[in-house]
Amino acid sequence: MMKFYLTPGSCSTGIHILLEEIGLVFEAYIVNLLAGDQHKPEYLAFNPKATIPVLIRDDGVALTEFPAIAYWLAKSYPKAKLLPADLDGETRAIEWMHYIVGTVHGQGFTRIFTTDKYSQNPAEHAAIQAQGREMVIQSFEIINKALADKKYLLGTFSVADAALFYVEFWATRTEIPLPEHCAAHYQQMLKRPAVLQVLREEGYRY
Ligand SMILES: N[C@@H](CCC(=O)N[C@@H](CS)C(=O)NCC(=O)O)C(=O)O
Repeated sequence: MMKFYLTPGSCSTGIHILLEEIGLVFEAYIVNLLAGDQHKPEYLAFNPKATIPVLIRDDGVALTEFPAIAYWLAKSYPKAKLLPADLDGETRAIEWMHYIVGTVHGQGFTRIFTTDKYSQNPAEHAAIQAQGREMVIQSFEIINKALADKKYLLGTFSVADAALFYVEFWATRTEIPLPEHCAAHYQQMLKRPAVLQVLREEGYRY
C-alpha cells in the first residue's frame, strides 16, 4: 500500500485532496514539523530534503515535490481527470502548480511562516513578513484575473486547483484577504466532498 507523509494544514493538504479525489487507499503518516520529525534519520533516509509531502509508492519509490507527486498521480490514475487531456492544458496545469508552489508558497508564505530562515535578527522579522505578505497579495491578484471567467484555474477541476486551495487556506488563516474570484474558487473547492473529507481528517471543522 502507498504511504503518504503529511502535516495537517500544510502544503501536503493539496496532495491529500488529490489522493481522496482519486479514491486511493493509502497509509497516512503524520510528520510533526515543529517537533522536527522531518530531520530524523529514518525520515531523511527516504527524503533527504526534509520536507513534506512525500508519497512512497507501492514499489517503494519515494516521490517528493508537490508538482511531481501531483503529475504522477494524475497520469497514473487518468479516470480521475486531474489533468486536461491535451498538451497545452497539461502544460498550463504544470505552469500554475510551479507558480503557486514556487512563488506564492516558496517565496511569499515562507517569509511569513519561517521568517527566521531569512534572518536571525528578530529586528528584521516584521519587515520580512510584510514583504512576504505583499508578495502573496500580488500573486493572488494575478491568479484572480485568471479566475475571472471560470470556476477552476483550467475551467474544470485539476491538480492546479489543489495547489491553489492550500495557499488560499493559508490566506484565510493569516488574515490575507482573498480577492473576489479567489474567494469564489475557495468556496467552490469547499463544496467538493474530497476537500471536506480531507479537512475533517486533518482536524478542521468544516
Ligand atoms: N518544493 C517543495 C516544498 C515543500 C515544503 O516546503 N514543505 C514544507 C511544509 S508546507 C516543509 O516540509 N517544510 C519543512 C520545514 O519547515 O522544516 C514541494 O513542492 O513539495
